[in-house]
Amino acid sequence: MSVTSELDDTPRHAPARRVGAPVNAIAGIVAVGAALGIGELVAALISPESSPYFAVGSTVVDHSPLWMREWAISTFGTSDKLTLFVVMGVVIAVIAGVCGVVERRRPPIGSVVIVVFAIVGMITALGRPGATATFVLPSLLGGAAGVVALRILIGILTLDAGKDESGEDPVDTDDPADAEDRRGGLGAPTSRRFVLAAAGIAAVAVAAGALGRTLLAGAAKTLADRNAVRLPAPADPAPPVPAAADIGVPGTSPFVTGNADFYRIDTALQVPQLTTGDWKLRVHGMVDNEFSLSWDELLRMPLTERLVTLTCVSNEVGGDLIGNARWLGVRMKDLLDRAGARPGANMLLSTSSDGWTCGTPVSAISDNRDALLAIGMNGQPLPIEHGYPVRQVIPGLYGYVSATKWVVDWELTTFSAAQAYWTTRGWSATGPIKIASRIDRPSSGSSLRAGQVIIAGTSWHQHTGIARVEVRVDNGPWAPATLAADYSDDTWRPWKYEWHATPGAHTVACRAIGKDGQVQTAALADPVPDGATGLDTRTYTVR
Ligand SMILES: Nc1nc2c(c(=O)[nH]1)N[C@H]1C(S)=C(S)[C@@H](COP(=O)(O)O)O[C@H]1N2
Ligand SMILES: [Mo]
Repeated sequence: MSVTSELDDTPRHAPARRVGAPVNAIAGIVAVGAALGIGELVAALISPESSPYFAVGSTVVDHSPLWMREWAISTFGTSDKLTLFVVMGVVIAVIAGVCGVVERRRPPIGSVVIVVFAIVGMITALGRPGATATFVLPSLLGGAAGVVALRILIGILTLDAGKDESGEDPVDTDDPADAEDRRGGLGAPTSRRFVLAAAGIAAVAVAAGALGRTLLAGAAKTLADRNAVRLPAPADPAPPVPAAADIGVPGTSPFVTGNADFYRIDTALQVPQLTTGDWKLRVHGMVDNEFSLSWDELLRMPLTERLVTLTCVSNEVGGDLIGNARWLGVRMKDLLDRAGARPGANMLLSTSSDGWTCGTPVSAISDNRDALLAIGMNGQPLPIEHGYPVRQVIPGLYGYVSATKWVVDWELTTFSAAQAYWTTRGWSATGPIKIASRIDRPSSGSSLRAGQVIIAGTSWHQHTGIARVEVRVDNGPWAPATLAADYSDDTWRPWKYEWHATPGAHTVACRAIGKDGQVQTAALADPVPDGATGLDTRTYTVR
C-alpha cells in the first residue's frame, strides 16, 4: 500500500499520496483537544473545582485505595500529581485517536464517545465540593466544541475521499486503498483544507486551554489562601439561633441559608482573585486620618458576629434573591471613627478590586446598626464568589448600595459629588429594603386535596422587624399567620398558615406588617429604580 504520513496538499496529476488511520486519529485528537481547551476556559470562568480535567483527576485521587496512593507517592514522590495528569493525558489522547478513526468508519460513534465523556465530566464535576449547577457548563460546552470540531475535520476527510473517487483528484484505481476510500475507509489523500482546519482548531484549543490554565492557577492560589485562613473567635458573638426561628415546614427556606445555596449577584464575569496577603483597604477622602488597613491589622480588631438577611433590589415579588447568613467581621463604624469623617461627608463610596462601586449613606453606618466589614460567612471564610477575603454587609439596605464584595477602597464623599455603579444606570441613589413577604409552599399551580393545607413562607423588613403576617384566600378577610420566633429585626421571619381548602380554584396572597406599623402594599412596582412591591399571590386547584 502506498501509505505515507505526509500531510501536505496533493498535487494534481501526481500519484495520490495517501494517509490512513493516523490522519483520522489526528482529527480525533485535535477535536478532543478543542473539547478540553474550551472546557478549561469555561471552568476558569466558573471555579477551579469545575474543571472537568481537574474534577476527574481529583475524583480518581479521592477514590483511589490507600495502597495505590501510597504507592504513587513512594514511586513518584512529589511528582505524583504530575504523573496522574500525564497518564490521564495519554489515556485521553489514545481514546481521542480512536474516536477519530471510528467517527470516520462508523459515524457518529466517535461523536457519541465524546458526548459520553462529556456526561461523565458533568457528573464528576457535580460531585465536587461546593458544586453548583453551573459546574456542568465546562463539559457541556467543551463537549459541544469537540463534537463540532470532529464533525468538521472528519467531514473534510470524507469529502476528500469522495473527490478522490469522483476523479477530481487523480487516483490509481488499481490501488486497493481506493476501494477502501470508497467504503469510507482509512486511506485518503490529505488536503490543504484539512491541514488548515486541523491547525486552526488546534491553535484555538491550545490558546483557550492556556488562558484557562493561567486563570485557573490564579484561582487555585486564592483557594489555597482561603483554605489556610483560621477565623478568630468573635468578641461579640451572635445570639444563638433557637430551633423555633425555623417554621419547621418542609419545602420552606431554612432560617439560615447555607453558603452554597446563597444567591449570588454581581457584575464580575471573572470572580476577582484576591489573597489575604494582597488585600488592603485604603480609607481616604473627607477624613481627618487617611489610612490603609492590612488583613493582619483587620484580624487584630474586635470581631462582631451577626445574622443579617441580605436582599437584592432586583428581587421580584415572590423571588429568591434573598438569603440569611451568620456574618463575622469588624464593625464599619469602628473604622469610620478611626478615619474621622469630616462634617458634610454623607456618602461612603466603596470600590471592589474589580472596580465596581457602591454608595452608602454614612448615617447607615454611624447609627450603630451592625454594619460589618465581613470576613466570615456561616463559620467559614467568605466564599470567593461572595467577596473573599473581605466584603460589606449592612442590615436594612439592598446589596447594590451596601454589600460591596472584594472591597479594597473607601472614599468619604457626598451624594452630590459622587455616583456609584448602579446609580449611573438608572437605579436610586439610596436603597432601603422594602417590607415584603413570600409564599414558599405549596408552589404555584399545585394540585391540592381538599382539607387542611399548610401555606408557608417568609417575610422581611430588615432593621425594623416583622410584627405580623396575614394571609388572604380569594377575596376573603386577611387572617393572621403563625410566625416563627422573632430572632432579630435584621433577619427574615418565616410564617405558616393552616388553610381549610375547599374544592375549586383558589388564589392565596400574603402580606407583612412591620413593627413600625407599615403594611406591605398591594400596589405593583418594578424592581427599577428602588425595589419591587406588590403581593405574592399563588393560585391552586383543590380537588
Ligand atoms: N464587587 C461587587 N460587589 C457587589 C456587587 C457587584 O456587582 N460587585 N453586587 C451587589 C449586589 S447588587 C448584591 S444584591 C450583593 C449580593 O451579594 P451576594 O452575591 O453575596 O449574595 O452584592 C453586592 N456587592
Ligand atoms: Mo443586588
